[in-house]
Formats: sequence, C-alpha cells, structure tokens
Amino acid sequence: MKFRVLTLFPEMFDSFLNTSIIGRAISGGQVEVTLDNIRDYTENKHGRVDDTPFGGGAGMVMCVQPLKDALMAKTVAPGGRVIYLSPKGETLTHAKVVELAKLPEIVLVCGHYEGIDQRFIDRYVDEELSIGDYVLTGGETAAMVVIDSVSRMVADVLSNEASAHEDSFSNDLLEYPHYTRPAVYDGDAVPDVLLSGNHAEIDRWRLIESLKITKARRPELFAAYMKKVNDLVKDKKTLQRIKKDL
Ligand code: 4GO
Repeated sequence: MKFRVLTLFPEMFDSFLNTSIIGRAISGGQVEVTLDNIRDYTENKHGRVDDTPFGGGAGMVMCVQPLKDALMAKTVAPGGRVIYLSPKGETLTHAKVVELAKLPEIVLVCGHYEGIDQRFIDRYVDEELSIGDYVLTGGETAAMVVIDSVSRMVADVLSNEASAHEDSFSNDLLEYPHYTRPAVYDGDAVPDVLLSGNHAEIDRWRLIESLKITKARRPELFAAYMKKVNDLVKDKKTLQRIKKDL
C-alpha cells in the first residue's frame, strides 16, 4: 500500500512514521509513505501558497496552482485515489478503512487555513473524507489517522496476525476488557476466569463482557448485533439464555 501526502508541514509526520507498528510496516515494506511539500511547487516568487478569499471574509485559501503541480509531479497508481481531508467528507469508519486498505495508492491532500480552492477539489479530488464531526487546524492529523488505521489493517493481513480482525468494530461489538500482570495490583484482582486456563469459559466471559459494554455505551451497535444474531440463531431458547445473562 502506497500513501502520498501533499502537505505544507511534512515535519509533522516524522515521529509518527518512525514509531511502533507504523514504523515497522514501513521498514518492512508493507506500507510506503511519500511526503511532498506543497510549497516546493509554488510559482510565486515569495513562496506563497495561499491568498485572500474572493467575496471577502476571514482567513486565507490555498491556491490551486501549487496543489495541482504537487499532485501532477508523480502519477497516481491505476486504481489509486486522491482524498482531501475535510469536515465536509464522508465519515471514516471501520468499513471505510477496510475499503481503503484494498487500494494500491492513496494521495492525501492536507489543507490549512480556511481550506483549499474549490476548483482543485472539483477537478482532482476523488473523495472528501472526514475523521469526525469537528474542525482541525489542518488536514495533517486527519491524514495520520487514515494512514494509521489503514496501515495496521494492511500490515495485519500480510503478517497473518489476528488483532485487527478481532478488535472493536471488526466484529460489530466493542472489545472486552484486557488485563496483564500482576494478577493483583493494589488490592484489585484480575477476574478469576482469566487465570483458569479454561479457554471455552474465557471466550464466553469475553463475549458476555463485549455484549455488556456495547449495550451500555453503543445501544445502536448492540441492537444491530442482536438483530444479526436473531436472524442467525435458530435456537430461540439459547438466545433467551444469552439475553438473560446480560
Ligand atoms: C479535516 C480537516 C477537520 C477534518 C480539517 C476532519 N478539519 N474532521 N481542517 O477530518 C481545511 C482547512 C481542512 C483545515 C482542514
């Protein structure tokens, strides 16, 4: 999977790209990230990349020319996608991450100030994407969220690890609680079942805990999950028992 980031602040990505699982996915070759500084492409003799908005109003708008030339400096892989990070975009979800992880290349365009000239979006952007209903000072942190979530999916699949497939949202439920050593800390003990070595019991406990926390915190996810289970489980007695346990 290739990412190309068009940004005015490439240095924001340095520690992110060199740390932990993302750093490993990059050094292992499963993920490739190129950073292109939009300012390198400006034809303005003062190096300016933005200007005041037509129609007036506060702030500055990023000009089409440097954005377009930065994008066109390299070809996008066939089947690749140009994504602009913006609060107006479709919201990033687990399903969207799975979809994006299948692409050969993603170009992430990061805006700043009031945003970018609409003509760049209309002509060159395939898709606007938002990481949630709030406004950021720039698209860079949103781009890192996209790179992080998509890369761990790609790295996970290629290394045959189970974690990205078992975690919250991959199975439509929030995750059960996790514990590690020591078994008792400051008087707080880990649930007995986790020390029992009985894997069937542990799986059952984890499923029940997942269901309880999903029901409490995300009733709409819980309802969707139970509908799916209702359609799947023909044994209504078992179903009644599970529901009573919650
Ligand atoms: C993305 C970019 C929010 C998001 C952004 C988001 N704010 N919710 N701000 O994904 C235009 C100038 C976009 C700053 C950028």
